[in-house]
Amino acid sequence: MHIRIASSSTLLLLTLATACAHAPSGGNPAPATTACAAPAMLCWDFEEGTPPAGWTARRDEFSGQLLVDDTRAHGGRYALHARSLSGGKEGTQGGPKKTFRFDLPAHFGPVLWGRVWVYTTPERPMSHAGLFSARYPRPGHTSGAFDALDWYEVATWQQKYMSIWHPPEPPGFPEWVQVSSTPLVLDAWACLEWLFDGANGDHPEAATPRVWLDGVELDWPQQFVFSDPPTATQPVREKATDFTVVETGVILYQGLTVPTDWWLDDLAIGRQRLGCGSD
Ligand SMILES: [Ca+2]
Repeated sequence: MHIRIASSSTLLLLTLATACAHAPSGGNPAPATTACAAPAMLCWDFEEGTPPAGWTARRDEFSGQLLVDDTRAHGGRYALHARSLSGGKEGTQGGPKKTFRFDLPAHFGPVLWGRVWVYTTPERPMSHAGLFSARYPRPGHTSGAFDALDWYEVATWQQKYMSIWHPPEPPGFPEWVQVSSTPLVLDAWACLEWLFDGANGDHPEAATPRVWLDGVELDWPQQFVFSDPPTATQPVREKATDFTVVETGVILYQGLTVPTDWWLDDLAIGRQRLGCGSD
């Protein structure tokens, strides 16, 4: 499988692939799905020790920092660290948000698989904490400003994993919310994988997001439409032609009173499932 990409993006893609090549394998035989082993993948192990090439700061609200440092890593020495985020009140809109965005190569396609290792401490937040999202132009458009794009999200909420399909933000709703029964992993590394299938075959709408934790697919006993003011009408999940931008870091949509740290490492995205590697 190959992605048609502009020549200016090819160098970046190759550079990023090379940067991942020295990620430790843990000494075990590497499966065929090891990050960046396949073509048309982008992966980030943060071993440059600074925010990766092409990443730009997107959000910076309330207290804390988002940086690449060597305080904890899943592989190698460095990881992306959301340090001591806090601010706002639980149950009230507004909270610490620290993210980077990365513009995808042209013609990425409508299907985006992803994988990231996450470490969270010292407590599970109750508030909505977004970790990764990917956006695409609405039907009939080939590009668009960040705030005009439909998007998928992987997050936690009420201490459990969650995934969402959103219309453009703001306001980002009415949104289709799926909440798992699985508590977010605390004080240990966990591998999150996701599938954002904006094509969804012949179906009239984009697929709902799918998420795996350490290789096991999550189910969603809670599914509902969120909107403010509330509505019972489900959003139409508009289909994608090409994902164009991704965002990562940590976004608290409500307050966070306990200063909390997250580390993200060995982030990878592609058009095929990437797996969690041998680590
Ligand atoms: Ca690393």
